[in-house]
Amino acid sequence: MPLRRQTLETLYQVMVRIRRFDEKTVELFNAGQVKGTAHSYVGQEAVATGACAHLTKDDSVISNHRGHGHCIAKGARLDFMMAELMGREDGYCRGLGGSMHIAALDLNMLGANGIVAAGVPIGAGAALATKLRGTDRVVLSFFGDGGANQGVVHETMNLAAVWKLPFIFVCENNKYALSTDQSRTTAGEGVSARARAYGIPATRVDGNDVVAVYDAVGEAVARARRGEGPSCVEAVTYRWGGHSMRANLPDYRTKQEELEWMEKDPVARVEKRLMDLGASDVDLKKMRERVEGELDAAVAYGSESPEPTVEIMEAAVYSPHSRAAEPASRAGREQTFGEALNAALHGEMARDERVFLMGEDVGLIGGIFQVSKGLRDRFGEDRVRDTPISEPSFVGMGVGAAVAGMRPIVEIQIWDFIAMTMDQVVNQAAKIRYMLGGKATVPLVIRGPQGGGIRLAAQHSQSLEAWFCHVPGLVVVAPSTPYDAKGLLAAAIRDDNPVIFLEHKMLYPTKGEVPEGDYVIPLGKADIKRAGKDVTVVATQMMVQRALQVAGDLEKEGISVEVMSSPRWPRRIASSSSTRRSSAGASAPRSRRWSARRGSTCWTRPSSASARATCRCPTTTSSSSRPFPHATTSWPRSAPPFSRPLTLPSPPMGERGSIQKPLPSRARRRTGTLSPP
Ligand SMILES: Cc1ncc(C[n+]2csc(CCOP(=O)(O)OP(=O)(O)O)c2C)c(N)n1
Ligand SMILES: [Mg+2]
Repeated sequence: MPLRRQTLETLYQVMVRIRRFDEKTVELFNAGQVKGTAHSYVGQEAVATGACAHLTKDDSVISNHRGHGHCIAKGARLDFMMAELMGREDGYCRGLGGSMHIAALDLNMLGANGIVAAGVPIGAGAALATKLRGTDRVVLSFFGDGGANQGVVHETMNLAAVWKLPFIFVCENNKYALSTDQSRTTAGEGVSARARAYGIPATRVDGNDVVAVYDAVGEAVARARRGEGPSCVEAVTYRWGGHSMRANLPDYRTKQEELEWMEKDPVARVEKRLMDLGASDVDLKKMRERVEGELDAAVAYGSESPEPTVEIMEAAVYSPHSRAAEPASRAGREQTFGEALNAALHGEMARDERVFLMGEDVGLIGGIFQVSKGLRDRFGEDRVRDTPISEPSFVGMGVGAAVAGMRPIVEIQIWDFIAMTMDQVVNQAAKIRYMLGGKATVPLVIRGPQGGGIRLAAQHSQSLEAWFCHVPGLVVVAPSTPYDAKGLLAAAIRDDNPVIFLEHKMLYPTKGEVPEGDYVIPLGKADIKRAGKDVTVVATQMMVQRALQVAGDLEKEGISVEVMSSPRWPRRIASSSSTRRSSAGASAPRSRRWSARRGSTCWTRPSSASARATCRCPTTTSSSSRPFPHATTSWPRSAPPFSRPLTLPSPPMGERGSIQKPLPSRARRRTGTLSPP
């Protein structure tokens, strides 16, 4: 059915807003007022406009780097947008996201993205959230022809189809990924044919015709609302400008091609249609003038807004941990570490309907280490989801579901596989809150078994904590006892930050007392596992057991060792320590362990001619809540010698001991992390 004049006028108005906004953005960028870079949407206005016309405020949009048009079509205010592009505090993301990460969470515009196609699984996660809540809301994801070649797009198509998610893939095929013509990178018939291969209804339309886009996406949205699953619309269009405003690239398109596409101007086509329906020049002019007024006000608003402060930036990195108290008594039933984790999952899923679990084999068989045993029977398949082997997409879906208000737990079957997902963990989960100006929370737990000891070789045995300890925005938790496992997992699930929760494989069968019922252990607090006065050993996971064993042996030699476990990575270890000497124990590779990489917190020096070593972490004096306090801590240059050397225990089960041997001086220089006093 042809569109009524009123509807077309509304679409026209949106298209003019997009066009003029981006024309103005070019001017402001050239004048140095728009920060970073920006990717102009001029030429593609019909796609965002026709697609978003079917969405209500409660439906969500996820975007890519070329996101201004998507944001405007979702109803965003131009003044907040302009302030954001100018890097100002009154911008949608308080100036911390800029053009490439612009979001309007109040409108469920979940954000643009600087990583090509990364938004696609995140959007699908938001769609999963709407499905789990049982609403008829839908999520629409924009991505480019270049993005269509990313693996996560394929993975997400598969999973969205398997799970029948209310999700619409909108591929804006503007023929180029940066400088590269699609014909040189894309096999087969393109993205719509690929979607059909996954059983997803797909269509290719003229993306410069707003009515064609409107009709195609309208069908897709209706289908998603009916609960019939995802659809794909490929809109063929063309960007008029260069790839980005900052990129000053040599020509890669012919002038003739550019002119041919400008002849197909999507805005002019709507004007013609409106005139055919009786609109006059004056009517159109009035609509355009309204946009000009809005734009002038937006530029003034952005220019007057202050730059964000350091306090705004710091507060945007982490959500505050909620206050929690440990149980008065640690007494309880004897349970294994694995059973304690399982109890925490049961408890939290019963307590909060937003909590759900997904991962490979977590449902039917309860996970390969049985940590999720019994959950599917108790909470159903919707909340305990077996996934395909596609870690990047289901971790990304965890991110999206968390941003959309759920509290997902994602299991990585063996922690080494986390390497598959690093973009979603490091660039997405960890950064979203910051880049959205501290307005978003990402209450996501990514957990799984790590560590060696059972000869699973180098792809199934790594201790990778140090990777994540160096990423602002992530919380890293690594329990060492069943008591800690239950309380810390509950705390991680209730936390509003993305939490990396590491379970050492060797600990699963270890036993200890675990209190009945739900309890939490506050994150960020170290725990004294054994009192001592001569030296403190700080350890995590398996190494706590080892340290306790060694402390027992040293007691017989008259050395009193305090053993401290650091359930969350040690920001303020020393303030909890009662001795002034400490050693750190971790089972990660020497040059990559958190203890050696915390900004030169450790050094080694030989204390005798034998294979003995001491390792000392000077006391952290900072109790600041700055995100990276160690970066500003200064260490004493001279330290009193230890009265007695510590003897290295022989490392059992192929693991390294907790106390470092001195490195040969060349190696020491090479790592750059262990400096002699
Ligand atoms: C993972 C990743 N690879 C490369 C880039 C650099 N880059 C940014 S946009 C872009 C082209 C994307 O093309 P397409 O998806 O078609 O979107 P378009 O720019 O055409 O709108 C490239 C290569 C990036 N940001 N992220
Ligand atoms: Mg493209």
